[in-house]
Amino acid sequence: MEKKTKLQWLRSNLDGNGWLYILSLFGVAVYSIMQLTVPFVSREIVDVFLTSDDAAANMANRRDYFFFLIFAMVGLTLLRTTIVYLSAMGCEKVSQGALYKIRTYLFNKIEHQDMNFFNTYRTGDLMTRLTGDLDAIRHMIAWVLKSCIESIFLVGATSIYFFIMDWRLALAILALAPVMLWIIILFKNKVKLRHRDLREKFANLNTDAQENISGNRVVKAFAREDYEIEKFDKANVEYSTYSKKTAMTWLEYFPYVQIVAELMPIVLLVFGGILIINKQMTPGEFVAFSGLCWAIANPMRNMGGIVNEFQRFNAAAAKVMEIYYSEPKIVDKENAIELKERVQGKIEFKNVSFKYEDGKLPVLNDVSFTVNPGETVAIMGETGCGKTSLINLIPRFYEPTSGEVLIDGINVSDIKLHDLRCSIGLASQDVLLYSDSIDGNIAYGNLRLSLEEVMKYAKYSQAAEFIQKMPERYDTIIGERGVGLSGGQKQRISLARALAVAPPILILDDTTSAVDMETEKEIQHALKSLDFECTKLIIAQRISTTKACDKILVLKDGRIVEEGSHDELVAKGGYYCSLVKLQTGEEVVA
Ligand code: DUT
Ligand code: MG
Repeated sequence: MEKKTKLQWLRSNLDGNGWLYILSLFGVAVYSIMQLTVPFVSREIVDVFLTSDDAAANMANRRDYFFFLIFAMVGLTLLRTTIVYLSAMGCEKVSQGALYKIRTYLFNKIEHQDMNFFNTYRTGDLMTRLTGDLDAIRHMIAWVLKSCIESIFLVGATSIYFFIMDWRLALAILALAPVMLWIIILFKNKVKLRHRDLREKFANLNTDAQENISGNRVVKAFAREDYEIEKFDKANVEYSTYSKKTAMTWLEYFPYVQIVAELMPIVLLVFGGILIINKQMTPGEFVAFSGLCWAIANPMRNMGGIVNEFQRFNAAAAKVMEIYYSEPKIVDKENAIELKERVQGKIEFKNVSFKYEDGKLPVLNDVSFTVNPGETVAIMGETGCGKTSLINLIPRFYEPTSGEVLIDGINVSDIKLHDLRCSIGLASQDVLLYSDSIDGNIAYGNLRLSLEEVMKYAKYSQAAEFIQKMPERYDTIIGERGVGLSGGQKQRISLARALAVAPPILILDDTTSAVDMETEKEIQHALKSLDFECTKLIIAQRISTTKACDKILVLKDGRIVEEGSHDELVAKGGYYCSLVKLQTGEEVVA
């Protein structure tokens, strides 16, 4: 996608409301100019009906004109108020529409990112982009640009009006503008960096809070509440300090702006006075000048706030656009193969090597093996030897650095990601269940599942029994908002969820590690009598699980060091054999 500047990007996200926004900003320009009408009319009233030599005669003879001016003043004020209201509504509507559009797009973008993205970005930081940063963008549309137009048109129209009335006095007053502009530019450059830092501190604060809340169990287990409070306080103090620093930046420049603004009435008084004495200016014009001095001074004072918000937008938009334009590396190829029929379930690894993007050493080295359709293969090995990394290559969570992973003879990178992942039932090592009903959790991959079917899968995974004992059975809400579950219970629900898609390939990553031996045996038994064909890849540590498998692969430092059936590997007398002895108690550890 072509990368745009921040404002171009903002414009492209106005979501069909571009014309409404232009109209609203036009309204802003109109009501800014209209602010001059009241002083203009009052000048006319002063000149014609109060200070002119024949003021009394005018009042008697031109009464209609007098009332016209009064009604014009009221009418214009009402009209102006209506335009102010409609423009504000328009800007707000456009900003909310854009906010919705960008938020939806960003969420979609995040959802489709690959694993590397989630390894790179912290959750708290992503949350900041979806909330605080987006609000700064909304504020830009609803307020900053609007205020900018307001100031520009007010100053512009007033300047023209001043020049029309008296160019000498106008020039004297406007001579102060470049000085003001220079101060604002100095401020802009300084506050830019401050906003960038402030935004980082805010993301840190969010990350700290998010990690702490989701990891509260660990905090409690180690009684580290005070430590965590202190840690959070540090981030909080830092954010607060930077907030103050950013807010104070304007105060550093404000006195100078104020001095320049205060000089205006003095210039007006001195120059205006001289012009009146010399009869080169009418008192009415002087009233109009002094009545409108604010129309130059106020926008200049407000410029600080506008520039400040502009820079907040800049910092936020840079962060949002980074995600907006980020592309996942693992995507469908151009002519990706659709899996129209259920795959047979043959899995092949051909000389596969793999290294994490941020890792230095390879995790898998030249791994080759084949699992035939319907077979059950176990993967064993010490912790950290690369088992999870290996199975993560099958659904293409990561891409091998070299070599090929094939399903039914097709390279997984040639298959449509959606079809590939729908063919795989995965119960991952870190069980994550949603704050939803048990029914909803089990049917997550297949929402059309009837309750009877959900119950069938719960039976396979030996979860049915404990679910029946729950207060609302399959409707019981679990997770953060509901009842807690034991580690083994969570694993069994996760297994039921993997089975519930009736996948041709089932991958279980240490799924029964927290389940007692007896239940595990029953799960093994159930897995053999599933009512659908499937190839099973099971990562396990217990011999009781691996014993009945067709084949066992033993991994060590990312390489397959042993491969064969239980009996073959026992006969071989290697790592697997020593494990059997250790677990069956044949070899007593001293
Ligand atoms: N690793 C990374 N980045 C990751 C995940 C793992 O660098 O995102 C490293 C850690 C380890 C190696 O890869 O040194 C293999 O990790 P894996 O999770 O594949 O190991 P395992 O065999 O599944 O270990 P365990 O039995 O503890 O689950
Ligand atoms: Mg693992």
